[in-house]
Amino acid sequence: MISTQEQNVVSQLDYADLDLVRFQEMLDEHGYVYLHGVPTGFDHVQYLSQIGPLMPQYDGELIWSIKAQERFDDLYHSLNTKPLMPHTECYEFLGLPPKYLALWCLVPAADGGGQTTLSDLYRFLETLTAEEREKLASTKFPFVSSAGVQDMGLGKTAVHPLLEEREGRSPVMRFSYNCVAHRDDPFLLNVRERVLEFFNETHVAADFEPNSLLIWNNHRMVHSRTGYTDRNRHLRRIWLAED
Ligand SMILES: O=C(O)CCC(=O)C(=O)O
Ligand SMILES: [Fe+2]
Repeated sequence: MISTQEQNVVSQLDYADLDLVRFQEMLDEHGYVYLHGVPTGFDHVQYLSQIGPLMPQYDGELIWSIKAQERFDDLYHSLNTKPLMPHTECYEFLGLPPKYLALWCLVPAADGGGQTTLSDLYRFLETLTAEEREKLASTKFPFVSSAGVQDMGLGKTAVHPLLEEREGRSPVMRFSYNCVAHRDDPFLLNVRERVLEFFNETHVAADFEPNSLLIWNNHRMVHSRTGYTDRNRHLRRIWLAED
């Protein structure tokens, strides 16, 4: 099993050094922070609510539990043990996706799998020509919820460009390798494969320990998960809206 020290998680902080200003600076600089050495009893929700207001999850609750359920084994879903493909969260929401997504660990996978992986799409944008970037911002695609979320009766759909440029604010990236329509469109096909290649070359992998916390800017970072076998793996998730 890869230990946290051997990982390429550059932006990590030990709980002993936790300071809200530093935490936010690291989040702004790298797009994510991994906090380890977190004691039992730490109130993740209370701490994170200092970064932004909580946004309801698909089911209306503020906290979502990520634990594999056998009934989802054959669907594309975060609630099984299979790997996920790179995506941003809530690409299929009509409005603005949550600015931040935070996960914390109750029980890590004992098999070395179940790592959450992240890559910086703002850096991906730097690899595009001005024409490609303009096309990314002006070409819209229909996004749909994953098959698993649809199966729960909580599916949504929305049409967006992959890149939303904003006056005076950082851009919003929406991406899903799987859950976007017109996947045979040559432009989309090309972008999807280039994002995947970029992801494979640049991603960082967070290996959870009990109570550890991973937060990232969901307008900027694309995330995925490696597969695992240990069905005891249990994480919790919250979304924070842009202030
Ligand atoms: O299980 C994970 O590590 C992440 C699942 C996921 O994509 C999410 O919670 O948004
Ligand atoms: Fe996700």
